[in-house]
Amino acid sequence: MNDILKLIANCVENGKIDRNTPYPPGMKGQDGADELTRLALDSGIKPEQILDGALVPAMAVVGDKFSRKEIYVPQMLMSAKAMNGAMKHLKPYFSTGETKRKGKVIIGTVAGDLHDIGKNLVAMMIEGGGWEVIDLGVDVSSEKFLKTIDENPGAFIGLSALLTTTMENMKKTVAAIREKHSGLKILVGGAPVTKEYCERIGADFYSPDPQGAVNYLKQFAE
Ligand code: B1M
Repeated sequence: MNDILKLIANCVENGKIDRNTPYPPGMKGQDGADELTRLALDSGIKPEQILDGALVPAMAVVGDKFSRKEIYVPQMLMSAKAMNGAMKHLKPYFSTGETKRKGKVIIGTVAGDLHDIGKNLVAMMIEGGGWEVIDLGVDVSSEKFLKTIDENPGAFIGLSALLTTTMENMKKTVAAIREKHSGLKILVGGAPVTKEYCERIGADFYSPDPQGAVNYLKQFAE
């Protein structure tokens, strides 16, 4: 791995957001994910390389450490903040779609679930693919999805879930949408979600990554 990518990954793993944040004490005064990502982009490293070569693998390391009880929720949160510090520099590259929008996509993390890093990435990439994205955020109830669908008839729906417990809420949301709007296309994703689960709950498409969602939507572009 390129040196600067290693440094960025190290910041995300250790929750070093930017130069001014005193956490972690051992990295006080050093550049964080924020400054290093800017530097990497300015030195010509592609946004996709930063995402796939540093940020995503670093979050996987964080998840593994959490599973092994080597770190706890506060550290995981600092890592998420460091990732966001980097993501703010990548967003403009991923979300510069064509001016004319291809249609609308309503996206959100399902009820009970506060994870938004993956969902934000998917939203950015879909926006970059030329779609208008209505991002409802995290912990989104079925009612909120239904209300937004009423306000945006014909929109595509994207649901994200990161917890095995909230996959059940994904199922409930798909059922609630199907009951009122049988023809809408529903995309699902998130680490514990699979193609089989997508089929079982009656959603239309499962993608393990943002690009898969963008590619699926292409066939419906107006
Ligand atoms: Co949480 N967390 N977390 N967490 N967290 C996981 C998910 C976990 C796997 C960690 C672990 O145990 N190894 C575990 C879930 C276990 C399970 O259910 N099987 C877990 C747990 C247990 C919890 C808490 C319950 C911990 C606690 O409180 N005891 C708690 C739950 C809070 C809640 O939601 N109610 C919790 C809290 C948190 C933080 C708030 C601290 C923080 C989230 C901050 C934030 O998102 N703003 C956090 C984090 C950071 C993680 C890990 C470390 C990283 C998640 C992440 O951002 N990954 C995670 C471990 C891991 O995933 N390795 C973990 C990077 C991101 C780019 O990937 O989100 O998978 P991902 O998205 C991908 C794809 O899945 C896909 O595209 C994205 C880009 O490639 N994708 C879609 C996602 N949505 C899609 C939608 C699509 C298509 C593709 O179409 C619509």
